[in-house]
This record gives sequence, structure tokens and C-alpha cells, in this order.
Amino acid sequence: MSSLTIQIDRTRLLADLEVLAEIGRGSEGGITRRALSKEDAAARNYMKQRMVGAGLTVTHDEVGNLRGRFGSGEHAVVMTGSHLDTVPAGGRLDGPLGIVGAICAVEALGRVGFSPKRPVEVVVFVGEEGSRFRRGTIGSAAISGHVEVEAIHALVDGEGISFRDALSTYGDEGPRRPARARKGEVHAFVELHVEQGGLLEAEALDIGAVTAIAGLVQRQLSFLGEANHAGATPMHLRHDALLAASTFALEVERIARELGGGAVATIGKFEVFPGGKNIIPGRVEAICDLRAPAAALLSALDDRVCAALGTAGQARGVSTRESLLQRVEPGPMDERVIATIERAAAAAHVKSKRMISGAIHDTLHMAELCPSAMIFVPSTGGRSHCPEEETAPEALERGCEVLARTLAELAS
Ligand code: HGY
Ligand code: MN
Ligand code: MN
Repeated sequence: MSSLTIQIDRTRLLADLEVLAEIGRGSEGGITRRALSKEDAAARNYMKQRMVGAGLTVTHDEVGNLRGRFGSGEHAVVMTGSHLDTVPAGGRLDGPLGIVGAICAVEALGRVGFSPKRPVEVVVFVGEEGSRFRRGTIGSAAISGHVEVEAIHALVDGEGISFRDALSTYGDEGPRRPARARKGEVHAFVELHVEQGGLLEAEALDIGAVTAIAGLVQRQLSFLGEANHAGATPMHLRHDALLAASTFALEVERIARELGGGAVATIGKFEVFPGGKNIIPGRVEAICDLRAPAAALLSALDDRVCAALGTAGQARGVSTRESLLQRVEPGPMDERVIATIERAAAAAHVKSKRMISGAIHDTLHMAELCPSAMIFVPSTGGRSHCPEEETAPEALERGCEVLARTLAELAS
């Protein structure tokens, strides 16, 4: 494959990313596209047109994944893709790069007359971020069989809307193919994605070949104190839920730092009730997000955090509750696909580095189904999940070229 002359259409790549970036952009500059929302549907529609324009055969499945196939034949398919849904006020590359880049890569292969022995299928996974429903990586969980389609259809969002109803409102029209892949249907999977950290930039490297993806535990936490008058209640008579939750949050940070080894912990959602400026907080609802590259470390982190929750409110007469939102096990990537990515980077004359992904991706579930790995490109300033998310245009193009070469080898 190193003999292939791959020329990515950078103008097209950047233009597609710009179109998507305007769908769901908020006043503060971040992009918000919740799964199966009007914005998500608009972005998916654009990608559907783009797939048709690229000559791909377009289908969609029973959980709303969109797929565009290049090539035909009975051989097992090589899949690539990513997601269009975002975190609240997120960036413009997390997800879209892996879809737009895949279409540009397939077009570049078509332009040099490459005809794959195995079909190549670009997939838009539904609901990767978990910003609307209680779990993320929904589309890949369905394709890999990690979660039954029925269980996905039964998911309910914070407003009580079921996945099934959201899909019928904002999913694609027309016949839906089965979501779950048949055994042996998929030969390999590779996802192009921004690193979302600062390692590649710090080492002035162009490409990351992901060797493993960290696991995650997310828990809903409640702190139940006593609302009371902010002025008439002496300090020693208070059961302040916010102070209990704040003490807990600092303890969570201490636990993660003490464990080390790549363990990280975040409380990104923190709501104070009733929320009056002259009322002692009676209740706090929070979500903690725990990550670690190894299952044992993830369990140790989770156990320590749950133990800390149990004692967090005692001194203040605040009770606590918790419920598991999701646990996704960490997973290794496939050595052959990693090596293919490294060969593709060498053929593109770019330096690559093996690395672990701290972020979760659909690739984690696809790796349960078939040999899988990921291609990372640098994130400017190591930033992601924020409006500042950026990657230099030449790095975006290089990532697409490496993806094109990787797909060419996997599909041959
Ligand atoms: O949370 C994650 O790691 C991913 O962005 N869904
Ligand atoms: Mn993300
Ligand atoms: Mn992502």
C-alpha cells in the first residue's frame, strides 16, 4: 500500500468540518448536538448527502446508526467512523473528524482507482457522548452486541423521552437494517479521532496509534441535607448538602491523585437545590466520572470513591445515595491493526507513537466484535470537550491520509 499516491482534498475536508461546526453552535461558541435531537438529525442529514455524493451506498439501522458503503462483494467489511453528537458546548472535531475524514479518505482511494477486495463502510454512530441518555457509545454497543437493541430503545432521557420515540422523531426515514453485526461480518474497525490530550503536541508527533482505551465508571450521587433559613440558622444547627458534597469532591480528587497510574476522576455535573441565595442547600445532585486504563485500578478507584461517599455527610448529618449510570471496561486494541496504522504513517512519511486513550470511544465496543484500533491526531493545547478544541489543518489532512492508507491495507 505504500506505493499508493494518496491526495486528500484538504479544502473539502475543512469545508465539511465547518458546515458541521455551525450545526448546534451556541452563543458562547461551543457546539451542542444531543443524540437524536434536531441538531443531530441536521448533521446526520448533511453526512448522508455527503455519502451519497461520494457514491457510497447509504443505509441506516434500527438504533439510528448511518452507514455508507464503498465497494461491494461478499467479503467481510472494513468499518471506520465516529459520532456526530457532542457534549454540551463541545468542540468541532470530537467525532466529526472520524466521519468526514473517512469519507475524504475513501474518495482519495477512489480517485487513484483503488478498488477494495473488502467493502469499506463509513459509520455514523448514534449517541456516543452519553449527554442525553444515561449511557454513551450507544451505536457501537448495538453493532457489537454489547447491549441488546431492545434495551437501547427502552433508554429514557432526563425529560422522560424514550430512545425509541426520539428515534422516530429525529431518526432517518425508511427501512432500518438490523443493528447487530452478524458473526464474521466485520473484518476490522479503525477510528480517526483527535487525541483530546497534549502528548502528541508535547512530543511534536503527528500520529498516535492507540494500543488501549481506558475504562469508565459514572455514578449519579445525591446528598440529602436540610434546607433552612440562611440568616436565622446558627452554623452548628445546619445540615448543608453543598458543604458535604464539596468535602466529598475534594476527597475524590485526593483519592485519584493518590492512586495514580492513569486514574482520573471528575465531577462535571453538580446541581444545588433548591438554589435560593438565602436558603441553606438541602440537596445536591452530582455525577462522578471515573477512568483508569486497567480494570483492577478502575475498581479500586470506584471502591474508594464509594466508601468516601458513605462517610462524606456523616459529620454534617447529610445522608447520601448513589446509583451506577454505566461501567465500561478498559480494552486493548488489536496488534495487527496497530501495526497497519504504523505502516500507513511511515508510508505517509509521518512520525507515530503508540499510546493509550484516556477518553472512551466507540472503538472500545467495536474491539469486542473485530480487530480494532484508533488513529489520533494532535489536539492543540491538549484541549477538547470545549470550544477551544482545535487541530492544525495539515495535521487533519495527515490523519486522513494515514486513515486512507490503513483502510487500503485492511481492505485488500
Ligand atoms: O467521555 C468520553 O471519554 C467520550 O468523549 N465520550
Ligand atoms: Mn467526546
Ligand atoms: Mn469522541
